[in-house]
Amino acid sequence: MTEETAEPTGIGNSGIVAIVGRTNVGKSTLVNHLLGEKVSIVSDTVQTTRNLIRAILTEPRGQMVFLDTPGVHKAQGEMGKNLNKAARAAVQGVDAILLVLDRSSKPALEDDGWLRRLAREEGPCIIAFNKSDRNFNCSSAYKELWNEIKLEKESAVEPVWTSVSALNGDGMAGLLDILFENIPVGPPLFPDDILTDYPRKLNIADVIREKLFHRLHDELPHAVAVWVEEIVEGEKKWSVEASIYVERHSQKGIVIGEKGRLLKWVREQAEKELYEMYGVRFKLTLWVKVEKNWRKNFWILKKLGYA
Ligand SMILES: Nc1nc2c(ncn2[C@@H]2O[C@H](COP(=O)(O)OP(=O)(O)OP(=O)(O)O)[C@@H](O)[C@H]2O)c(=O)[nH]1
Ligand SMILES: [Mg+2]
Repeated sequence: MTEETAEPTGIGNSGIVAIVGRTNVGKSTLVNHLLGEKVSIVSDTVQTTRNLIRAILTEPRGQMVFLDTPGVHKAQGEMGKNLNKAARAAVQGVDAILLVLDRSSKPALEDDGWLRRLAREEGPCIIAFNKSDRNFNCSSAYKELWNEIKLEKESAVEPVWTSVSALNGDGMAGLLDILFENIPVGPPLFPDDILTDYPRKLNIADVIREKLFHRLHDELPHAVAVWVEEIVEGEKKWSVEASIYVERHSQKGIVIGEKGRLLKWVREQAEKELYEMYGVRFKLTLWVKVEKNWRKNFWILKKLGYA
């Protein structure tokens, strides 16, 4: 290396990595594991992540800005379509794309769609087979699909393939090495002590929504949204008022539960987790409100950041 091309000292690799893939493959679990902190909520419900979440990892070798995106899922109405659109748009202008596949389940239409998108990508592409802790392994089916797509599209893209378990951490250090190798040299984009720039109000709402999702089944989660109305930061305790939107009266009853038990559980679990996250006690007041067809209401979707 000549003197002219030598990199200035103190500057490592720095870049933005979009984490994309079908819903439920484990993108948010993977981001949380890479950061060692929970920045993005996780559940086994489809499209758990509803906003783009930036998670920032700063190490001596550089800084990586991960974009956790909503998982692509066959569109269910306005909200679902918006989330798919946001996820697809997130790959524009990033330094590298990390496509997450669930190795333990067969390729689905949404995986096919992402592999096709990767086939015309110009920047670095990394493909991580997640859930390697499970016995069922469909990785050869995904590779066959990729080879077909590559041939059909006459693509020159050569992704880096790797296997991980975001749940138990297997392969995650190797994945991080691959990612750092694939982002450019440059100064960090964020101060080194910031983990996310996701607004506190949205994060608190997400934590409440995650607890709700853990108790609600099937279709109901899609009909639920949480909006934090107010945060009062007291010295010893933060008081938060939040509204839980549902679409119908019958759903209100389900969310509250028999004798208010479900809502109480959600409040207590969320208060506990928020205490762990922020190091301060929380007092949550939750209101369940019926907002007919909120998923079709542009203004509500906009307020929630889903439009
Ligand atoms: N066994 C196993 N389960 C995992 C792993 N990673 C994630 N999961 C589980 O998969 C489910 C979905 O995880 P999420 O991280 O919410 O998935 P996501 O891709 O962010 O989903 P969306 O936000 O809906 O797109 C959760 O129940 C996780 O606990 C893994 O490596 N192994
Ligand atoms: Mg997610």
